[in-house]
Amino acid sequence: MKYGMIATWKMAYEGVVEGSEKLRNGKEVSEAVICAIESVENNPAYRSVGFGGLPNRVGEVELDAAYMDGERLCFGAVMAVKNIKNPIRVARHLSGYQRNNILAGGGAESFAATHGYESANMLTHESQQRWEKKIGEGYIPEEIEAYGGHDTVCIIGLDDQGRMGNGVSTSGLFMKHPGRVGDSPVIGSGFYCDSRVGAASATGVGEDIMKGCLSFRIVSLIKAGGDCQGACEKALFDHEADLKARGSKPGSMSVIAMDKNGNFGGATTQKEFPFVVSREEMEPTIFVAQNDGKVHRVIKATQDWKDNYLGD
Ligand code: SD4
Repeated sequence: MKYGMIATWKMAYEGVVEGSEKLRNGKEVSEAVICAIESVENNPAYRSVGFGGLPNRVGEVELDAAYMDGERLCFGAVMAVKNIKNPIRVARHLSGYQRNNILAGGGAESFAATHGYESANMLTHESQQRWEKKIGEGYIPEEIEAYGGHDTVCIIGLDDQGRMGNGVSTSGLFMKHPGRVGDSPVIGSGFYCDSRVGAASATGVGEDIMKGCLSFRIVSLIKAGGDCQGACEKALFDHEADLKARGSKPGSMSVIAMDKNGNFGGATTQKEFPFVVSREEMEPTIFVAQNDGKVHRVIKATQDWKDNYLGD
């Protein structure tokens, strides 16, 4: 059995390197996925996840995270939590229970404190400055978008025993209303994972992703015999077309998928969406889904692309 990992955005690269190393050494998938996500959560240079994440409109970093175990279809999630250093760990903990799998706000924070999870002020000087600048410029609450497209780390892993796991972590949309929850910790929308089929995850404007339950939809297409790339494109573009046909103007949405054999795919409605893939026979590699409104394609990131990419 081969192992594999796929993750949203270039910012996941170092995490995928660390997580893949664990998979290569025969570690269980959840350990590899959690390690990879934590690497992004702990890095304040990545503006939209964990420490140094994007503040809500009152200047607080409020986080969402989830973990799904594709063997047992168990999942756990925390929503709108503050001051938890690694929300992904708490989400994974909750995935071990039969009930109380999703905890929000103060309930999640007291669960984390009771179980010894480290607390931290997640607002850095830089994230506060970004917030002050935005307050100064003004913004339209109903038109907040994904921050340069890249707000959420989603990581899918496949270990050498065929077990799959899927984790997500985000500070959500910049300037969101306090308490607002996006697609990321919502099962079927931000993530879905079934070791017998495959897994998918989404990033972008959560309100639009949730309307199409995109992750479950992709896994269902794979289950029905679709390949990962085709399933990502069909689910995403059918949903986008459906929203447009109903007169709405969907925000950016991007998706990734990996099946139980390590085949993968990615798709986006925005101009560019980088994602990272590693497999037994392939070192962690950055791919870019590109969409010019007419043609959608996936390329391997060139050195030139990497040198010029300004996002996380
Ligand atoms: C949310 N889906 O909170 C997240 C944000 C995101 O790229 O992924 N932006 O809606």
